[in-house]
Amino acid sequence: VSDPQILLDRLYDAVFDGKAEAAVGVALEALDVDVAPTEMLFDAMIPALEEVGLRFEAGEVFLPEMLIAARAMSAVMDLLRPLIVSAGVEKAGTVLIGTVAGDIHDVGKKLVVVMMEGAGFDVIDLGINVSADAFVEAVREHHPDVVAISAFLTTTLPEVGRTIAAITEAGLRDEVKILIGGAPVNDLTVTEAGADGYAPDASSAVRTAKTLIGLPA
Ligand code: B12
Repeated sequence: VSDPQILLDRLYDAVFDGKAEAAVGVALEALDVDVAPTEMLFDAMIPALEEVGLRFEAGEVFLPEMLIAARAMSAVMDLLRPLIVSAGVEKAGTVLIGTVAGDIHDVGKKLVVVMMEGAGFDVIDLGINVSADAFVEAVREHHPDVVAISAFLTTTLPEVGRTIAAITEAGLRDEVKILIGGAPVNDLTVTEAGADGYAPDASSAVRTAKTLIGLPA
C-alpha cells in the first residue's frame, strides 16, 4: 500500500515496537512515494517515542523497550539524515553540541544536529555524557559561534548551569552564545543557568540559534 498516511502509521508502529529493520523498510517505501523525511520525523517517529515515554511512566513498558525504540528511530535517522542535510545551503556558523554529564539520551540531540546541518551550520557533536571540562576544552579548540547544551533528565538539569559556569570561569563566555534544550529545560532554566536561549524542539532550535548570532531566522 502506498497511501502516505498508512505508511506513516506503519512507521509509527515499527518505531514504537523497536523494529529497526522494519522501520527502515517502511521509510524507504515512504520515500518512494515522496513522503518528506521531516514528515516522517515529526508525524510518526517522534510521536512514537513520546508514546513509549508515556507508557514507561505508566509502568507499561520498560527500559529495554525504550532503548530499542530509540535504536529503531536512530536507524531511520541514519537513512534520512543525508536527505535532510541538503547540499549547497549557505554557511550559517559553527555549533558545538553535547548532552551533559550523567545523561545518555541523544535521539533529540541528534535531531537538533540534523536540522542545524540542514540549515547550513557546521556541527561538532561531542556526544553524550559530556563533562563541563570537555565542553570548555572543545570551546577553546573549535571557537564555535553557538554552544548547544542538552539535558533530558531532571537529575541532570543542574549540569547545564554547571557547564555554563565552567565556560564562564574559563573566560570563554563572551565568545559564544549558549542555547539549551531537552525535555526538562524551559525559559526559567535559561535565566537560572545563565544561558542565552532555549528552544523546545529541533526546528525552533535552528531559528533561535540564528537569531542569537544575528542572522535572519
Ligand atoms: C529513549 C529514552 C531513553 C533511552 C535513551 C536512548 C538514546 N540513545 O537516547 C534509554 C533507554 C537509554 C533511557 C534511559 C533512561 N531514561 Co529515558 N527516555 C527515553 C524517551 C522514551 C524518549 C527520549 C527521546 O528520544 N525523545 C524524542 C526526542 C525527539 O525528544 P527530546 O529528547 O525531547 O528532544 C527534542 C527537544 O527536547 C529538543 N532538544 C533536544 N536537545 C536539544 C538541545 C538544544 C540546544 C535545543 C535548543 C533543543 C533540544 O529538540 C528535540 C527534537 O524536537 C523519554 C520519554 C520522552 N517522551 O521524552 C524517556 C525519559 C527522558 N527517560 C527518563 C528516565 C527516567 C530514564 C532513566 C533514568 C531510566 C532509568 N530508571 O534508568 C534512564 C537514564 C539514563 C541516563 N543516565 O541518561 C524520563 C525522564 C524523567 C525526568 N523528568 O527526569 C523520561 C521523560 C521517561 C519518563 N516519562 O519517565 N531513556
